[in-house]
Amino acid sequence: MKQIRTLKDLAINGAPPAFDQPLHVGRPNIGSREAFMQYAEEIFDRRWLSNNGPVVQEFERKIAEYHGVKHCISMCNGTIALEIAIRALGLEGEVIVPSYTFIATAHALSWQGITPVFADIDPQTHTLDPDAVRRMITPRTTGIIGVHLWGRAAPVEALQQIAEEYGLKLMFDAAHAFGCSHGGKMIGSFGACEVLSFHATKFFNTFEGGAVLTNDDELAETMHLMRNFGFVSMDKVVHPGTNGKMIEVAAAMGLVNLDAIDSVIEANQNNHQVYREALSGLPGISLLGYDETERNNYQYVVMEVGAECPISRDRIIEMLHAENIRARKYFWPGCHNMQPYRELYPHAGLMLPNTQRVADRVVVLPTGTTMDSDMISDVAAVIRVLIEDRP
Ligand code: T4K
Repeated sequence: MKQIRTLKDLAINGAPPAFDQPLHVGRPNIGSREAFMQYAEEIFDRRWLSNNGPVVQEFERKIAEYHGVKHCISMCNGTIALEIAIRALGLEGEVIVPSYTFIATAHALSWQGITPVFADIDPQTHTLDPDAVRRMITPRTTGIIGVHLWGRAAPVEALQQIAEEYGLKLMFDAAHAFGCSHGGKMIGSFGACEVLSFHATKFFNTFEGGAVLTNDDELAETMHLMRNFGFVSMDKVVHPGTNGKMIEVAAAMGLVNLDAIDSVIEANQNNHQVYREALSGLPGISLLGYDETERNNYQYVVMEVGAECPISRDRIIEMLHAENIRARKYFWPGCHNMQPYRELYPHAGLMLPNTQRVADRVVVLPTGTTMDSDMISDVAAVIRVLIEDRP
């Protein structure tokens, strides 16, 4: 690792990059390989690879238990889980969502002919602003999808109140919130249901995968049918459906990673703290915090670049990339600025000033079990030199 003390040490000035190999946001955390191989052997021996096999059943039991909910309906990925939950809830017409989220939240609606209506966020929390949600309600609105962005809970109670007042369905995209709590209660049991993602880049992964968590027996039953073509028995289909099933080997990865989860959270929490200390005192630079009275997974290190910072967010990203630090601008430029929404609602930005402002400020930094304190100190050293020496 090169020493980074002044501007001449930076890759943009001809020095070699700080890291030989790229540092990624979303580098997968992987539990015991031996335990995984053991599961794989057993799966091969059984020749039962998919369709609600024993490993999937064990995985669902353990995930439901971990989150303190009655039902975990595992799926092949978080996006299909969202789509199935949306259909099972009977959403139609217009559904209110934040624009400041991963595009899957909006696409899961429009893919089913439902109009996502984008409401603004609170710039402090990055989650839906309940007053903005109220402003977007029309006679066609049937529901709200809150997103627990970065694993920080959406304003659950305020959204619940709005939903009750207007007779709307409420569900949550909890793709970032595995293992997080709100008001001391695990996320997973708020609203009608909550959707998890276990994508490779999530702090807890099943290669690809997702799940819906719910305490509603009827909803769970409908989703079980929907994820398996509506089959109720061998030759009997009673419901429209799709193929949303999780496979055995994915569930095995999940069980192995569940055993390692405490150590992953500990690593993330430590990384977060090292970043916080190493980046403190830089003008215009702040790290989004976590509520320490809750359970957090600390999976995202979200740095904000404010107006007082002498260099722009995009220039910082450019220079980090030159050092092989693959920081990301999640979730720039906001769903409303991506197709097809950009063309459908060219003036949506007028109602989304906080979304635009936050999306222009955020830099997500690499973390997870593949990062250690020294690497983080080096990432921070690059940022410090960039800002303090002002190229
Ligand atoms: N709702 C929300 C709020 C979400 O954030 C997501 C997914 C969903 C719903 C949908 O859930 P899924 O259907 O995906 O289960 C990534 C993920 O693909 C996506 O799952 C995730 N959110 C989103 C926040 O991040 P990209 O476009 O950034 O992926 P990509 O390929 O650029 O990977 C990110 C970084 O991770 C790269 O620097 C490379 C590194 N990486 C990636 C993979 C796949 C690895 O090091 N190893 C790997 O295996 O979307």
